[in-house]
Amino acid sequence: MDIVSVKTEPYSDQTFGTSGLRKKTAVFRQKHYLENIVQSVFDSLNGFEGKTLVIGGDGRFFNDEAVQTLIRLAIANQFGRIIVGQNGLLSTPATSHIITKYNAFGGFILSASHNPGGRDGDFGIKFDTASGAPAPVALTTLFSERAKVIDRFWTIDLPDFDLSLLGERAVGHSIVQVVDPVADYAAYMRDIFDFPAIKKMLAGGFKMIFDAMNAATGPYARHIFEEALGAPAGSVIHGTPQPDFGGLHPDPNLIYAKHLADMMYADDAPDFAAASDGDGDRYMILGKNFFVNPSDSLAVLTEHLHAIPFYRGKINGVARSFATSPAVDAVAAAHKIPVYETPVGWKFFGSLLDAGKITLCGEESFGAGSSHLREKDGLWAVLAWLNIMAATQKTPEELTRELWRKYGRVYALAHNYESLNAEAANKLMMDLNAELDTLPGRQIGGLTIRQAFNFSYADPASGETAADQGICLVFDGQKRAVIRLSGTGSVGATLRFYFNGLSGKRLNDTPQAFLSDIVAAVGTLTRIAEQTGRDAPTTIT
Ligand code: VG1
Ligand code: CO
Repeated sequence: MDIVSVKTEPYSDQTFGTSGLRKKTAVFRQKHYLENIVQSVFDSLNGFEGKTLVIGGDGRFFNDEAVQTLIRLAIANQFGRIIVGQNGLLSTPATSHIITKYNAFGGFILSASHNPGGRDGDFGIKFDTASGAPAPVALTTLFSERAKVIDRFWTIDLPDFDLSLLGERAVGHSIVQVVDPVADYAAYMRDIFDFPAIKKMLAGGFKMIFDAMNAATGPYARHIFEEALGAPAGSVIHGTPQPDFGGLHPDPNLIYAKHLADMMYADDAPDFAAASDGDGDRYMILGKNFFVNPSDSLAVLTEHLHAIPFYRGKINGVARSFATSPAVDAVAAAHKIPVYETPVGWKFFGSLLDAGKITLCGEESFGAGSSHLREKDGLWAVLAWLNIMAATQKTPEELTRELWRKYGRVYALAHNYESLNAEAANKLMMDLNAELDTLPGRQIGGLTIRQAFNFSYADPASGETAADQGICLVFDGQKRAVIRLSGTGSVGATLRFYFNGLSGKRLNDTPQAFLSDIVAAVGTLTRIAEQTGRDAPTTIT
């Protein structure tokens, strides 16, 4: 086996965003595009020779080819062991778990997460460090900087590896080990949750449905829900990962998983439904005729986490992104644990978890996770709900309404304007930033702005800082808006407007009705329609 050094030219657009490098698949398929970024990651890191690297992906189009490329570069760069999921598949949380379980140096996840896949869809790559957490900003900045000047990468001259067979194969000084993607993760879930209690609930006629959206979690969900917990065959739908996700947009929300919501709002709805995204780190929870908003879900999980054996007596604190509604704050106060408010993106939770400051964390974008691993974890969140339901004998609606009665209801909505002209989106943010100082005290459509600031963060554990994360507008009457540019899109710019408001009394409004005044006020203030040429958001979640 020969190690070869290949000359290459840098690309100017290899910048890591909220969650890795994400582009159109066609961009990733350009000559040496993937090699450049992978070698840039290696060039930015030290001391991995002889160590273990984990590689997996969510099975989207180009996954097969990309995994082979990564294995070749890892061998040429002197990794001692390369652990790959069978057929190149690993969900994001399973990758994170395998990294820590096998003391790996780190791992790559090939995924554009909840973005559509296929030849004309999106592709992406993320790097997790030895703790199993997404690489922090300090590292991703190095990766992007290196990619701007890279002029060679190392690879080997060998044909494709057969990734269908489990087991090890020696290649030069390295070992390529193909592992069952599901086994370790499923065993870990058994350690965390009260499987007998969930099993008993399912055996007692409780009906659930899990929609894997033809993406990464299918094999995990079949194993956990149908085989280990005894849910009837067919409880997992869209359970086979497909390169184009069978035409589904693997983003578990009421828009892209409308088929699931329709089932749950029908007369013969099962008791519980859940879904996950492309790489298995997002989740959605539905009860009969009931949708659980992810910010409320984090609050319910915090309220009842002690019902789950793994966490009993060990709940230190909770974190949420600043775009996530503060529903969890009142729960945390009642439980006498701190709440940390972070920028958007999972990479900010890692150091808080490592420092033992928090046990639980979540985002409004259908993400939740805990101290059990350092990525967000969709199936974990679903199992947490099942465990809590089994322990309390309550439905998702009962658990959520109980929370609202006790702490008040925080209505939450996100308006997403996708694929905007990047200049127009940047201008909107710049105009607003320029105006910030003049906003407190200003009245718009009957609402008064109390505070206006650009969110910046100093990590209480690592000291790392992050400025310019988005604009926060706090209105009188416990209403709040956050406006920020997305860092996961692949075309133009995406603006996200998050709205939330607390009511102790009005528990039965729709978020649209309760928040209509602040939506209108922010629309007027930002002149969104005029500035972007759009009269409505692309999606409302
Ligand atoms: C979005 C969400 C954010 C999430 C990120 C990755 O980022 O808002 O909460 O962490 O996606 O999720 P942005 O920058 O587009 O708003 V996923 O499932 O990629 O791993
Ligand atoms: Co994801």
